[in-house]
Amino acid sequence: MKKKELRIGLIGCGFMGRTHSNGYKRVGDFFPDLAYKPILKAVCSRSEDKVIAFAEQWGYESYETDWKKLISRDDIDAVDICTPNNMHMEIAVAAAAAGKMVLCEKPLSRNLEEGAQMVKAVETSQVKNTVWYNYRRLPAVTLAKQLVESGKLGKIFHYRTNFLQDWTINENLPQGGRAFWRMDAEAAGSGVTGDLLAHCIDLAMWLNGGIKDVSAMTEIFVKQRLREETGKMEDVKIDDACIFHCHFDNGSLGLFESTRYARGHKALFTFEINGEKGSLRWDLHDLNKLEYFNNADESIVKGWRSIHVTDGDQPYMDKWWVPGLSIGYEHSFVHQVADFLKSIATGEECHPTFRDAYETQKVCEAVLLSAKNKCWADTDVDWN
Ligand code: SOE
Repeated sequence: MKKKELRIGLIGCGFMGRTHSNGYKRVGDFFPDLAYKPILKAVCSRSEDKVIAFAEQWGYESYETDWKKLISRDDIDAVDICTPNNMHMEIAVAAAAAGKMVLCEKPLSRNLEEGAQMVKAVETSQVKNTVWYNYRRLPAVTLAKQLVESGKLGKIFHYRTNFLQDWTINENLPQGGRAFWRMDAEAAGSGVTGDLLAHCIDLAMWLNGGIKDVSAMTEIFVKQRLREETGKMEDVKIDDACIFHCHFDNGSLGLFESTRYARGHKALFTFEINGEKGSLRWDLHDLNKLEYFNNADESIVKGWRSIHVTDGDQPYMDKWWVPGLSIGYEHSFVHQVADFLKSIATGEECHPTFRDAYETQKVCEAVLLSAKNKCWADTDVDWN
């Protein structure tokens, strides 16, 4: 069967530009049955040297240094946004208006107001859209979703999650700049809340449903940093750490923690769900493993069982190697590309859509509001 082409225009050549490009390149080899195949048509970055090198390394057919030009091209079907967060809204709105499909790196936006405009843009133009909350597509995490949905945990009481890093402990790191835009409120919108907790919130709502209200605290440990462009010290405005607890719509309680100041942790991402009949827990450090406790097990063998999610009848694993062999972080992006291509063929939505990611954005907004006002905040504020 001759495959249909999906011509990709990628904007942004950083870490995420690489993870997505790797996904586009590998998907055809491992998901041979897809009706569509991605074509790496063009990549865009303001720095010409950088974009030329990137295009050459990843096999893009052409390059642009102005994203508006990329969007205006007739030979691009889908625009993939891998820029810092402050560019997401403008690019997504323009791409949707030009009738392009839009894939956007997480978080959807810097704040709810921008997110609302993005949702409106893709829904008005009726263009296919998705947000790269990639961890949903790790096989062990997808299996957790299947187990929760099958009712194996029964009524859920607790959801516990954290995402811990330590890369900003150094007080000599600058305030913003190309490699450090995540530390600049103007570029990022927020600190760990949008960057890391957004992943925790996306998974939590996917696995356990909506979040009703939150009570949060944030901290900025290094109060001032040097802005290299001006040579001046400026107040740090992003949250270095954020902890919140919440009520889910299903009556369960949630506990969330994220920081870039947990010495020794580079990317510890975990969740645990406790239900009436059983519990699940997962840890990014051992990402193929899902731990499951089934209270119905015979008492003499009852205990946490460790499921090595590599078998052909477990999510995505029929596509890779043979049972027992692990896969990694980068495969979650390959899976997202595969699911996106599949959704074009079936006409179904590819979750998380912009609207799904907007729900995560609502929780982030409530978290930051709660921390600022030192009070509980409802998540039902709506700009849309
Ligand atoms: C931050 O260090 C970061 O790269 C996030 O931006 C990603 O979303 C996360 O997956 C890994 O950590």
